[in-house]
Amino acid sequence: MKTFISLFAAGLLLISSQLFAATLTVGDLYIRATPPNSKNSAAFMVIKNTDKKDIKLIAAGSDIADRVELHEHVMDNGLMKMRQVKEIIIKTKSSVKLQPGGYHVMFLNLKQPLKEGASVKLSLFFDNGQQLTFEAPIKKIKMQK
Ligand SMILES: [Cu+2]
Repeated sequence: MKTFISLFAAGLLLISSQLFAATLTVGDLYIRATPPNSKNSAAFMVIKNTDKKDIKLIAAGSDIADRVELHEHVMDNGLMKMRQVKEIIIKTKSSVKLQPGGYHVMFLNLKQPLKEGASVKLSLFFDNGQQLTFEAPIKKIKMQK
């Protein structure tokens, strides 16, 4: 009986992973190259949701830094500041842009400098159970003011 149940659960898992196979796509993914002595960086991308319901990005992971967080930029007393958010909502049939000055995946306390032309592994975790892993290219960008 136990075997039957676990086989059944495995079958369900297989079905559900096929169901959300193509609902999320990520494009224009890159990570900011770091100048010497910089301990922080960020990843930017466009996440598109073609599912019939909203999907939330709830976490990101990578080996390159001690901490990987989801951040946004906000105006605080006329100053641009960034703060951690617990999720980034990608509404149904739309896309969200993670870009300099807005949402981004933040890398805190990098273990080594990020050199332009290299790439690093980045995983994204969503509230529907989906996990996407990429080789994200490292690029130089100018910070926007
Ligand atoms: Cu940040």
